[in-house]
Parts: sequence; C-alpha cells; structure tokens
Amino acid sequence: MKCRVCRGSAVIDVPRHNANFCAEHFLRLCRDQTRKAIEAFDMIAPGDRVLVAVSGGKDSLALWQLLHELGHTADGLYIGLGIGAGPKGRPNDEVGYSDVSGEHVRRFAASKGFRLLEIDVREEHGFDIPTAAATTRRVPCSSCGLTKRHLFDRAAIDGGYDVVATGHNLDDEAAVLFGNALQWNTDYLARQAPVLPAGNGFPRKVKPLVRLTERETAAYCVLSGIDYQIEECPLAAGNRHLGYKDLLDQAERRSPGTKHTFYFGFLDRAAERFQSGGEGPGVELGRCGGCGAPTSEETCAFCRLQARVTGVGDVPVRITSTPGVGR
Ligand code: Q46
Ligand code: ZN
Ligand code: ZN
Repeated sequence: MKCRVCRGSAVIDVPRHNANFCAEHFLRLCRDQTRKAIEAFDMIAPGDRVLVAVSGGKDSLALWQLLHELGHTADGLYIGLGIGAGPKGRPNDEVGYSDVSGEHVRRFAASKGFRLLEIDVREEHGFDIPTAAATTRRVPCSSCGLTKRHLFDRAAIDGGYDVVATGHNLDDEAAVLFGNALQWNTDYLARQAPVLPAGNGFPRKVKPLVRLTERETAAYCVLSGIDYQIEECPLAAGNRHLGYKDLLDQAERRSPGTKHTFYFGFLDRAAERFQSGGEGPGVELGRCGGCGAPTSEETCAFCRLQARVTGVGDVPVRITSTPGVGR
C-alpha cells in the first residue's frame, strides 16, 4: 500500500478518495479538507475569534488543533455535564464519564498551550444531565443539546467571540440529514447547514469538519498523538442518529462516497428549497426574563429547563430542538 502523494509506505486507506496515504500526507489531507470547508462556506474570516466547543472526544480535539494549524485564534470551552456513569459503564462511579472527558480536555489544552474556558453545569446551574433527563422524561440528548447550545451561545457573546465552532463531522451531518429527510422535518432541513449566521443575539455557528468522516478524525488524532476520550457517552443509547449512522455506514461500504454525495448534494441542490423564513436572523426575538438570552417566549427554553429540574420556579419545559440541528 503506497501513499498517493509521495509513494512512500501508506498507513491508511481512504476508500472514498480511492487512495492511500502516509501519516504526513494524511494529516495534510485533513488540514486541506478543513480549510476547504472553512473557505467554501465563509465560516471564519481572518482575525475572527473562535470559541471551540470541546468535549474531550476525537472530533472536538482534532478541530481545535486543526484550527490552530490553519492559523486561527481559537479558545476552547468545556462544559461539565455531570454525566456520571464511569468509563467502564458502571453507574455512579466516583470518576464518571464527564470527569474523564474533562481531564482529557485539560491535559490536551495544557500540552498545547491553548486557552480553555470551563463551565460546570452542576456548580453553576444546580442540575446535571441525568437529572434533567429523568425529570423531563425525554431522551438525555434533548436536554443536553439544549443546555450545550445555550451555554456556548452565551459564553461566546459574553466573551466577545465572533464564532462558535463545533466538531460535527460528515457522519454526524449525514445522519441528521437522513433522519430529518425520513420524517420530512422541513423546519430542521431548512436550518441544516454547516454555517448558521450571527443574528438576533446569537453568535455565528460553524462546523469546519463536515468534509471529514468519523474514521478520518479518529485517524487524525491517533497519527498526531492526541489522547482523546474513547468511551462513548453512556447516555447516547436512546439517540436515533446512531441507528441512522449504521445504515449510512452500510451504504458507504457498498459504495464509498455515499455520505459525501448525500450531504453535499443536499446542500448544493435541495437545501434552498426548504428555506421559508422561520426563526432566522430576520425575525425579531425578545429577551429572556431570566438570563437575557434571545427567545420568542418570555423565558428561554434553558431557564425553563433549569427551573423544572431544580424545582426553583414553576415554568413548563418545552424542548423543540434535537442535537445537532438548528440553534
Ligand atoms: S453528551 Fe449529551 Fe451527547 Fe451524551 S447526552 Fe447525548 S448529547 S450523547 S454529543
Ligand atoms: Zn506520503
Ligand atoms: Zn433564559
């Protein structure tokens, strides 16, 4: 197996590019794909301050390093979600999934000299994700996604960042698209883009890894010596997107390039047809009475969730977004 670029000995095959690469040229491929996504979708302008959502997993740590390699100013934000099942799947381990994830992030940031911000949801907001899920009786990813979006938005606005970058990769985006298309969730299809512009008190949101698959970001980490949290979130089991990922993996094995064609074909030829206004930047939003976040209601969804879970206040919780979609 020879590298397509230098004909040296290859360490990885990438069937969708019909090519093999040595370590050096595979890492370059990852940088080039990230740069291409950033440029094609005007994700980050020169001089923009970027806040990277870091979880300790392969995608977010790869993204953080890639942004630095591409010359961007990127700080990280880690949110401690209080997810407690331990690394070996034992519930109520003293060192839980979130603790281990946080350690990976801190070690990585310290080794690179990157600036890391942290928010602990238990300490600062009085609840954790397992409790929120039990209280709302919804899959944990609903309250988790809502919490993360809210806190990243607020930290970016408060910290004067121009853009929030997340590590969603091609597998993630293709799976969300697949799920939304299966159910014809036209509102979500309208907002499924690798860039959501700033407006209405929200920062710009970008997904610079949309041209890389999960396997490729994992290989990027291994080949560049990034020590990431390998365990999957123990609360992910109820997440429908995992099933869609399996289906797309099968299709990809039979026909390499399927995920890319599906996702980028949608963006090129179909996405526009679903745009019809909605809560985009053009619609004027009010401000939450509790925290000041932009919202179409008196109180934002995060403050309603917090009130319901902590029992402080009596506000009905209504979760309308799914992870990875929309604001
Ligand atoms: S951390 Fe949170 Fe994820 Fe765990 S509960 Fe779901 S959304 S799976 S990226
Ligand atoms: Zn090579
Ligand atoms: Zn609020």
